[in-house]
Amino acid sequence: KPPKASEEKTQNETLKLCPDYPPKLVGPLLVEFNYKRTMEELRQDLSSLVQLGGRYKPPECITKHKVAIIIPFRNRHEHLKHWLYYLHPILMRQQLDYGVYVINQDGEGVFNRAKLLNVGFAEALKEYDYECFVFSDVDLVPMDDRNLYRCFDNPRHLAVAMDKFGFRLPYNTYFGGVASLSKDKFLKINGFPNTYWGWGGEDDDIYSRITYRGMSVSRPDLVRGKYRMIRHERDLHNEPNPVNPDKLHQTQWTMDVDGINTLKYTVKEIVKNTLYTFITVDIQAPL
Ligand code: BGN
Repeated sequence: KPPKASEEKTQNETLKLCPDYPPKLVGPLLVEFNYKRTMEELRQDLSSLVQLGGRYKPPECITKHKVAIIIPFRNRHEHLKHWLYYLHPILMRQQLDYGVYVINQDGEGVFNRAKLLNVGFAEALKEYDYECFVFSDVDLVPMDDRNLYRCFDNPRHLAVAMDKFGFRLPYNTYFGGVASLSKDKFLKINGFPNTYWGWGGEDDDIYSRITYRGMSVSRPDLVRGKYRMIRHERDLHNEPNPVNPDKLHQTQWTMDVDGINTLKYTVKEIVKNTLYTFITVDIQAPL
């Protein structure tokens, strides 16, 4: 039976701050992608817990972690289902006040991951007072829920031990896959570059921006930082771009004139799905 109004009120008044370290984490997780999931089953399991558009707030306590999860996207609905299936329960156990934003590049032009991430930052802020941003590829699922999807004093690289790299970093300055930055730190580096079209280099540019602004990168250890990547064919219209590696020598000078302060795009459509907000954007991609 529903609680009386008076009881409900006492409950609200006694809601305490969430503990700094989430108490319900379980540690290592079994992650596999063989099963073909349907959105319908996902909704059955999760829709009573998640608010429309993939929003959530822990009902048991008040959290200070307001986190927007930003996922750059095109034609990867199979991956997105796996991501939603695994990540929603993890993010809930981590007691985050979060929203999931899938930024879908409109059209068949060359893909631009970092520009889509900038768009996600801008669009999420229009909706809520997020203080932390987790930028995640759609095909990466953490294998340990102690890998916290929140912000730390320094920009944080989360995907440190991916299966495809033998569960370690491919190189020391690797910043790809999944990373978190507070709103302040993101603005301090003028966001991400908008000019890396096609595959490769944009994550290295972001790493350089961070060091040029005198910050260092924090990371989980190689146990908590394990990830499974969903195997896939190389995408169309996302070839390695031979001009990208050269651009990396210029970051120090270009970062002030290429970033969140020069971001231009057109929102085509915003759809509030049960488990995520789907934002289709025209980012003026070359064909
Ligand atoms: C690097 C890419 C990264 C990518 C990693 C892992 C470049 C720039 C020229 C060195 N960097 O080589 O973007 O995340 O591999 O695949 O291509």
